[in-house]
Amino acid sequence: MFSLPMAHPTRRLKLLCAAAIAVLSAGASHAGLVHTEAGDAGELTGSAQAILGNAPLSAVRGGTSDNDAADLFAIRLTAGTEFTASTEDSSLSFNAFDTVLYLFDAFGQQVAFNDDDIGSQSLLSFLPTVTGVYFLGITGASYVPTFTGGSLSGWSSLTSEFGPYEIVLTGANAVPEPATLLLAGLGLAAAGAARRRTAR
Ligand SMILES: [Ca+2]
Ligand SMILES: [Ca+2]
Repeated sequence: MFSLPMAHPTRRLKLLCAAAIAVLSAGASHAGLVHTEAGDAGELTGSAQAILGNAPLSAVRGGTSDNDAADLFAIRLTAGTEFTASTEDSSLSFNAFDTVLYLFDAFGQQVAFNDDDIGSQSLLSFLPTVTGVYFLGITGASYVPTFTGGSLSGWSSLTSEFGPYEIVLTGANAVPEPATLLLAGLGLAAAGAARRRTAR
């Protein structure tokens, strides 16, 4: 192994990259993130609200209304880690309506659904076999998804069930931000370049 003096610019770059990666890794171990709907999450995968970050998710809070009857959020699930979403564990200030939960995969195909688990409240569980982006949906009873070619393409019917909601989550993560991925990628690339230079 070659060793370089501390003042060498390549060494400094490696240290900076290692520090950046350490900070990013530390972020991943934080306690669960509670995401609050920003503006209005859309009803389709193309207009879903992506929950960005580098942390496990513990809950999503938001609201539906008569002209905003479903909300979709992009989250990240991990193969082999069971995912659950529940409207059952919240205080009386949330979920005072007949909730329905949906889970769609990255292609908009429905992979899980639950309407009434306890009373009118919902508990959805799913064991992913593929790691990646999924879409968590919440709506009121009677507002049902429609599909084109197996993928979510709209919602039909009407519902009089809506209001503030809180969905308690386990086994879910925020979607890594592009900037975070870029920084981590640059760090790894720089570290690799430094190794190649050192090996000469
Ligand atoms: Ca909404
Ligand atoms: Ca229900």
